[in-house]
Amino acid sequence: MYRTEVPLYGDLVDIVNSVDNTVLSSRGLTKSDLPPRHELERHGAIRLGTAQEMRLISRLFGIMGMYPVGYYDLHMVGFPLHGTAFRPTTEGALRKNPFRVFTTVLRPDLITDVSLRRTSMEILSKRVLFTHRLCQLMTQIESGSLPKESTDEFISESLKIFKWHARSTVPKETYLRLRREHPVVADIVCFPSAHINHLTPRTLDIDAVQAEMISRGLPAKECIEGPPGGRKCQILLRQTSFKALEERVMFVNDAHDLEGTHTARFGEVEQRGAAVTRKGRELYDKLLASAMFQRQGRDEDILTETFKEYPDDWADLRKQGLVYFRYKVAEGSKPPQQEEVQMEELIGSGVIEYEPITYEDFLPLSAAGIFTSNLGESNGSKKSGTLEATTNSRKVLEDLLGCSIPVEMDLYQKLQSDSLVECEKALGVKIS
Ligand code: OOG
Ligand code: NI
Repeated sequence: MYRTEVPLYGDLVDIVNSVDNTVLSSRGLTKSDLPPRHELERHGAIRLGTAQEMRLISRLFGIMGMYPVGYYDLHMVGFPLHGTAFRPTTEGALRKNPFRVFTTVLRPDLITDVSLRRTSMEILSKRVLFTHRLCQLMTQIESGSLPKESTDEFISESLKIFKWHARSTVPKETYLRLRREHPVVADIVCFPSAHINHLTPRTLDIDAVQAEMISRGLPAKECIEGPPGGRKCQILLRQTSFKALEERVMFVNDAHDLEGTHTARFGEVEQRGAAVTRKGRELYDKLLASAMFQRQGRDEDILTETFKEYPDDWADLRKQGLVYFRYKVAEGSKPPQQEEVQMEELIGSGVIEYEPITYEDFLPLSAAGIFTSNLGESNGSKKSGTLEATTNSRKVLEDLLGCSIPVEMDLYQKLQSDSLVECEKALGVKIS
């Protein structure tokens, strides 16, 4: 559906495939060397308007095995939104369904103009994102009784939520007033669906994709978000995008509809690296803030220079507790004789091997960069300093979802400790 709606998305996927093929052949590898999920992997993003829409989407994604992970306070970076990422949470589930949706919801309390706030809520209260039929089907599925022949209908009813409509539900004048308040408010409030605003494939080499986008004349964003390029050990997430399309939209009007344009949908691509620990994240945030401060923005040279302080060797990253790893017993290795063995000893003697755990989540500052490059400069209060989310707004979103939102690091921590328990079992020793 999205490829039909945004043909440039198809071009981007083609670029990613050709870049990835080149990377593979340069390493003497083939597609079969990649994890099977690599080519399927996507993340999408939607922006919702009300608490009720957020609750319903949480149920819908839950049915598909996707649960909220991580809290993203976009207010900290100038947008009247907060959100979470719905995604599968276990390795097995991610293997089957490597898909996630960055989902934000409007915070009306952050719309400064009181009358616009009221207008927004009024418009949104009339919107029906979830058809009556879809709600019936969801209730049936949750009680475990969806007949097989209804699954297609479930999918087609669900797709209606995400589809693009080129006809706004409001008069042009209302749209323009909301856009002046904040472009993202207009994007959320003025349309009948929660249109997917981008769908992001994963690549092996984002610098090559960026170069190829530019050489094909795609309107690429100026810089890649995330850690600098040129590192041996990829960490977290690097992302770039092409700018939003200026799309023709019709606005309702008494006599006859009025024409206008709207920019919201864009293309994004990402390269994923290792999940970092809290300590690793603090170092990342600190270095990024320092590089941005020196340059009042992003500059690749300053970024690269600043990030020299971030170790670029897996052994160092592990010893310093900066990255999460999955441990496993090396093939053919013999269990040690003692009952308790030190981890370092087992690694030193090659009994235990380790590999970095992939980061499956997002970065609020990168998200802000992506938002800004597509919606125009944020006009909210841009706060500098750390991006620690305020506990209060997190609690607001959790109450709204009716569940607590796990902190992404806790999930990686668990993967790491589970892998250690597996090693202990396999070797029949206690690892200290
Ligand atoms: C979401 C932007 C955030 C990412 O990859 O960080 C995002 C949006 O534009 O609604 O998708
Ligand atoms: Ni994205």
